[in-house]
Amino acid sequence: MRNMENAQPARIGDAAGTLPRKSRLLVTGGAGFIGANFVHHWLEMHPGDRVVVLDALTYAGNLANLEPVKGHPDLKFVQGNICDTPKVERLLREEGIDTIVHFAAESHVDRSIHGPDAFIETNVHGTHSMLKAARKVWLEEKTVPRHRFHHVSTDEVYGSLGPKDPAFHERTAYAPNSPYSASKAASDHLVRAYHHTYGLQVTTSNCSNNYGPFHFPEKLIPLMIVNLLHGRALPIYGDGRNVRDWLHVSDHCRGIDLILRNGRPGEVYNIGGGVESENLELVETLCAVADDAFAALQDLCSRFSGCPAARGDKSSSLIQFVKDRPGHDRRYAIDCGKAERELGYRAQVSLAQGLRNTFDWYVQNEWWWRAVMDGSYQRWVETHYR
Ligand code: NAD
Ligand code: TDX
Repeated sequence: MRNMENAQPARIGDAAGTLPRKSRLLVTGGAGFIGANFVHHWLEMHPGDRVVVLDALTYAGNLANLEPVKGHPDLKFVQGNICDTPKVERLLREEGIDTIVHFAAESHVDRSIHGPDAFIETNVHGTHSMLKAARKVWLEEKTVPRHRFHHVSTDEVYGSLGPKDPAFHERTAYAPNSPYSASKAASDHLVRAYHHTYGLQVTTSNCSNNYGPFHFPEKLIPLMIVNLLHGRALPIYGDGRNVRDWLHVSDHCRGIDLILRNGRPGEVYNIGGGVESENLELVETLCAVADDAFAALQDLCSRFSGCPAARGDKSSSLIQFVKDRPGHDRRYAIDCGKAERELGYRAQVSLAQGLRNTFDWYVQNEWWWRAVMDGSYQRWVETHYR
């Protein structure tokens, strides 16, 4: 499932790849969806590099996401909050970190509408805390000869597109519409300012909607898969015509890897999947994937007998239109021309293949999603979809 580079990777920040040293990464939010996929990717692609994960283990963070690399000699997990600046400073010093890959955030738009405070705290103050620690340890104490702070952001900072508008590019003006995207926009500006003012060696990526393994089932694709397997309603906001650009998480991880190795400090790179889909069309495709899988595998019919496909009916009969998300952005689309030209980035997983693989992953990893759907998850679903 993962797409790997064939070329021998250069060391971070050294395009020529001539430095003998290994990199030492601090990955914040490494127990979340994308962060964990990135940790799997990095340990596989860069043997000998050290990876320290800093994660507060909020409802979205889960050590089970790191199960595939559990016990890896180059991996260390530290539970902690990115807002705890002294702790981050200690980690940078003690672990000799030269690279921060900053994923940690509150990431769910709907939750930001119900309660924005946590988003300001983690996404704005938390990112500033990381920047302050990096500045102190890397720029003032000069603990390492070269460093990189990579900030993971989102296409949502650019706002919403009309049906015929060109895709977002790196110079599209910011126009965030939700408390989530506003908090991410604020963090992007802080990262930029720390480069221009203090000379911190930063890069930022703004990517589109990710999907794939270990995706928390509050987001559209995993929620639909889990509901479908249970034979529960598939809630589509509004008219279902909102458009998202879908990026398989393995392509995103490859994109960040390319930026870390060959991206220019101070630059922003957009990373997308190059496939736009209306939500309704996407969910109908997922339903067709499920129908085919149930028709081919008798075992699925007994394990998930609540799914209409287990009785030979269409899973799409579960689709239900519900109240729209307030301020719901109509369309996102990403122009990744800059990453393609400068870094050789290109998404490799087609949406059709990615959805099939993701459906299969959820079927094969029932233990994982059952474990994360605890009491707090049930309360969220009851409050939000009441
Ligand atoms: P996620 O919600 O699955 O994971 C976030 C992780 O951060 C969790 O492990 C959580 O425990 C941790 N965390 C939260 N607050 C923390 C704190 N104060 N201190 C330390 N750790 C904390 O998120 P994700 O979907 O993996 O997204 C990762 C990053 O990518 C985020 O910055 C998000 O804005 C960005 N992004 C996500 C998508 C997407 O489609 N999921 C798209 C574009 C950008
Ligand atoms: O039940 C639902 N029904 C529905 O129609 C849910 C949860 C979502 N939707 C719609 C809203 C969006 O148009 O599906 C689309 C995708 O929704 P989410 O999965 O919540 O993603 P989105 O709001 O687009 O944001 C995601 O991509 C950008 C991530 O959660 C963000 O962290 C990232 O920055």
